[in-house]
Formats: sequence, structure tokens, C-alpha cells
Amino acid sequence: MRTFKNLLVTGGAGFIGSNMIRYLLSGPSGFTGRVINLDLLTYAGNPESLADIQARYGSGSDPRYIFVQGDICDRPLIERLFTDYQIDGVIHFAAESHVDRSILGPEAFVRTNVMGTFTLLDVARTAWAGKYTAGHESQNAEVTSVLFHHISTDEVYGSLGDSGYFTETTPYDPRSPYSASKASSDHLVMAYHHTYGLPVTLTNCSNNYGPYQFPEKLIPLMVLNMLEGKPLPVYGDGKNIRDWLYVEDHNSAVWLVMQQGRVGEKYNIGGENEWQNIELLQELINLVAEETGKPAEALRSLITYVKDRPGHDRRYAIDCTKLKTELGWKQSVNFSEGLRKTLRWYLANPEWISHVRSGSYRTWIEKNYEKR
Ligand code: NAD
Ligand code: TDX
Repeated sequence: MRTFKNLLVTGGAGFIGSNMIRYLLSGPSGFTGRVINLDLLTYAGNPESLADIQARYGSGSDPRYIFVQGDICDRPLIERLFTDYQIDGVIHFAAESHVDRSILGPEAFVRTNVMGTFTLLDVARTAWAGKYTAGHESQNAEVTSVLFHHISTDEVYGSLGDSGYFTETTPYDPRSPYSASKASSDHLVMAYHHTYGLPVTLTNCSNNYGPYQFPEKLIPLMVLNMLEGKPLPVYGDGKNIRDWLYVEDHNSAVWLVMQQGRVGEKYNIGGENEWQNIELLQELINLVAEETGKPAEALRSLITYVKDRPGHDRRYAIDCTKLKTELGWKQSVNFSEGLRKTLRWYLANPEWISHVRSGSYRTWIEKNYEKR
């Protein structure tokens, strides 16, 4: 089992990264080391999502949580972090993550997702040179002192028809600027392993949902629009299918792969939980009606079919047999419980929502963190 002392988490102020840091420091991970969270704080990065962690672990003479505002493309900064904090593990979440934004402005996606990943890999290779065996001998090593874990998506595999599943050997067929940039980053990660022997693991996960998700993604967008009586925009015929997974189940899988997965291997992570968008929306409407007392019919009347997303992938479905049989992972949160938990979190956190809506969360950093 691999152990780590100083984890560099990139994109830790985003949705999945902030949940991961909470899982590492105050969840059931068993991790006893230090987290260095490097995040540029783009529109999607919100340090308020980690206010509890900052308060509990972020101060004192030997803090276990250190926040650094910075860019993954900034090579001198990353070199400094590797040296100053003796980084022995990287969990690389930082990315431009929203498909619709990638259609409107692909350049930021290529910059962060491709060049940013390249920069991190190249610094890790240099910083860790000599600390691992170069080449394929590193594969299957039980103990590795350093590891680069890359977070990726099922979208790299393209789009499925009515049947079939994505496995780890499905050929890549990305179809949006977002998924193409993620596919490029995956290839760079594997290339750094094969060429330089860099110890890497890679996971490709299906759609996540849960607390702290930015309200541009389907589930929080629909919930907040329902609460505000706004239209619920359904793209195309609403029959596109996604495979949904609760965010903490994603993070437990990532942690398991980092500790016990084979170096140089990729693992699929999925919910085995396929929903057509329109069916999911009906389910959410029923839940919101139950939890808030708003009449379901009034909420249903907000459904508005809109122009389809260009190149909209029809169906994603993950086969995660490898992760289950090799490492014994399984999903722990059932979908209706997870949706209810998520909805209750949004209902209980109006301040987080209003700060995100107004953009005022950006000033929070000035008050609560020392600039590095
Ligand atoms: P997010 O958009 O909520 O968060 C991304 C974070 O990265 C933000 O905090 C942002 O400030 C930061 N960031 C962006 N550019 C940066 C840069 N140049 N330097 C440093 N930080 C930067 O995204 P998310 O939904 O939490 O996704 C995290 C990762 O998981 C991404 O790599 C994404 O591709 C992958 N993923 C997401 C899902 C999903 O359903 N959300 C599913 C599978 C994989
Ligand atoms: O308003 C909407 N109406 C709508 O019908 C939005 C925002 C989405 N949709 C549809 C498009 C998709 O079929 O809902 C589905 C889910 O959309 P998103 O939440 O934008 O997610 P998706 O495009 O599937 O990508 C997500 O999962 C994979 C994440 O954003 C990616 O980062 C991840 O890699």
C-alpha cells in the first residue's frame, strides 16, 4: 500500500477537488499528511467551499492544509511548491470543466487542460528524478515514494448508442473541445509514464453530483432555477443519457487507486446509474416538491426545451469492473439518497449560493487567506 506525506491537490477549490480535500483531511481516508491546494480561482474556484477545512487545519505552526492561489501553467511556481513542500503525490483535478463553455471559448481549455497538465508532469518528472525506477520496472511496484494521479472523464471515449459500455480499452473518440483537451492530457500522462517511467495512475469517471457543484452543471442549475422560478432548459429531446455518481464515491475510488492501484494503469469509475436527462429532471422535480412544498405541477411547467448543444454526446455508460474486481471498490450512495442529500445541502446553504450567484465569493479570499 502506497502512503503519502505531502499531497499537491490541483483545482482543490472546485467541486470535486474541494470534496476530495475534505475527504482526505476530515473524512474516512486515514490520510495523516499535509494537503497543498493549488488553485487559480477561476470563476469555478471557490475557497469558501473549504472554509471549514481552512478554519480547522489551515493555521498554527504546522498546518495540514495550505492554500496557494496560482496557475498550473506557471512552471516556476510549481517548481517552488515541489521543493518547498517535498511533494510526494499529486492529485490533478484542475481543469476547465464545462462542455458548453468549451464550445464558446475553447482556448482556455487547451491552455489549462493540455499545457497545464504538461507543465505539472514535466516538473514532477524533474523533481522526482532519481526517486523512482525509470521505465517499466516501476509497474506493479508495491511501494512507490511518488505518484502522479490524473483525474479524467468518460467523455474521452466519445458517445455510445443504445447498448454497450466504455471500458479501459475503448478507443478514445473525443467530440467536444473539452473532451479533446482532456483526452490530450490523458495521453500526455501515459506518455510520461512510458517514456520517462514517471509513476502515474489515471481514472476516467462518469458524471458527478453532490454538494459544492457550480450551478452551471445540470443538477445544481435545475435545482436553483426551480427555487427561483426560472425556466428549466432541456437540451434537444432530453433523451441524452448520463451515468451519475455521488462525488464522495468518486473520491473514495481515486484514493483507493492511489494507494493500491497498479502504476501506469487506468481505471474507469462509474455510477452504473444511467438516466435520461428528462427522467432525471422529473425525479428532481418530485424531490424539490417534497422538500420545499412547492407544487410539482408548477415546477413541471418550467420545463423548457431549448436548442441542442452542438455535438451533444448521446449516451455515456461506464464499465467499472476492473476497479471493482481488482481493488474491491463499490459505490456506497444510492441515487435517490444522494440526490436528496445534495438537494438538502443546497437548501441549507443559501449563503454559498448567493455568493456564487453574485460573484462575491471572490472577495472572500482577500479576507481569509494570506497571499503567498
Ligand atoms: P470545477 O470546474 O468545479 O473545478 C475546477 C477547478 O480548477 C476550479 O477550482 C478552478 O479554479 C481550477 N482551475 C482552473 N484552471 C486552473 C489553472 N489554470 N490553474 C489552477 N487551477 C485552475 O471542476 P470539477 O467538476 O470539480 O472537475 C474536476 C476534475 O474532474 C476536472 O479535471 C474534470 O475534467 C474532472 N471530471 C469532472 C467530472 C464532473 O462530473 N464534474 C466527471 C469526471 C471528471
Ligand atoms: O442546462 C442544461 N440542460 C441540459 O439539458 C445543462 C447545463 C445540461 N443539459 C444536459 C447536457 C448533458 O446531456 O444535461 C447533461 C449533463 O450536462 P452537464 O451537467 O453540462 O454535464 P456533461 O456535459 O455531461 O459533462 C459533465 O460530466 C463529465 C462534466 O461537466 C464534465 O466535467 C465531466 O467530465
